[in-house]
Amino acid sequence: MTDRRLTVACAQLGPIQRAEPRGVAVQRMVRLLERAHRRGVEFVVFPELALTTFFPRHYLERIEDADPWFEPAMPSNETAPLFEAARRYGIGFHLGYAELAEEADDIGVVRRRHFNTSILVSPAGEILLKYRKVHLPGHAEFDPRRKVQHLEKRYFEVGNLGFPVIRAPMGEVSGLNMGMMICNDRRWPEAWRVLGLQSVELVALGYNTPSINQEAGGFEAHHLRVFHSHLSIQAGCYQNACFAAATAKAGTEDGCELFGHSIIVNPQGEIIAQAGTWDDELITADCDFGMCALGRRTIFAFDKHRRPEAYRRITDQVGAIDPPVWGE
Ligand code: CDT
Repeated sequence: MTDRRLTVACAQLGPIQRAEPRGVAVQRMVRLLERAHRRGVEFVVFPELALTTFFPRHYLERIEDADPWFEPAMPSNETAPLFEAARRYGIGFHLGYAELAEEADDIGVVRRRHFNTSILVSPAGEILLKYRKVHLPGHAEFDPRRKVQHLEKRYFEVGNLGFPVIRAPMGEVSGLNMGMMICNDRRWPEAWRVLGLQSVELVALGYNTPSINQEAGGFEAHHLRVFHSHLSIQAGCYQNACFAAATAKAGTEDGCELFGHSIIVNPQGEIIAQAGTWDDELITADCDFGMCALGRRTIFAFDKHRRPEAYRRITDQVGAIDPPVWGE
């Protein structure tokens, strides 16, 4: 059996303030890549929207005024140092950013389109795979009841690339099955299973999660925010026999708290590395992808045990319906 081990890192970022230029964030990320190199890391996961503040908290009446937060090209002059550092150190990476694309929509009209996007980049600096966030949380219009807005539905379109997986060399591993999720996606088991059905072995996942859930009306206590994040990722890894590297942007950004607690999780659902700060921090783990085989051969041998004919509601129905009432 060939060795399928890879040293993986989450490069958690501390806050990026609204006034901070991209170049500052990129330099911080280059420093994390240098540290990763010194620790023998072969693949680094940066967070969701890693180049700017988490701007969906800010309401702008004219949506086009948000364009300076978006990247019309990747790489660009400003992001090129990341790709150069990756090449210099022979490290692959994952990056989340706001994407401005000029492309045809569903009815064939070419227009400017905005997505919450992530990419996987090879150690040679080539883009291996792109993903656009599917589960956009929050709202599209200013909500006067909220102290802090969450306007992802205003600034982004729903991702149109599905949940793709690519097999590519990474570090010493000659072929690794890699996929991505972005933040809120991790709470949806359907997303994990679509990746699992493509034999994903490593899920790269970036997030910006506020410490307080303003929609919960007290239901989701402060301490449960991290628990629910970890619960979702650990369950997703266990049920799909894969690893995940889940990386936060953390700390107090524009006066709003984002929790950190970045983690690397193995196919047993165990946390094998965890961040302890709300700052720029590198956590690492040696991932043996041979571990993915056990779950896939036994409890989660999808080809033997799945019953898609019983799951039709998952794709036929969106919202929940009431069940029949007994006796009526
Ligand atoms: N960025 C992101 O998707 N954050 C959400 C917060 C939801 S609260 C409206 C998350 O699921 O972590």
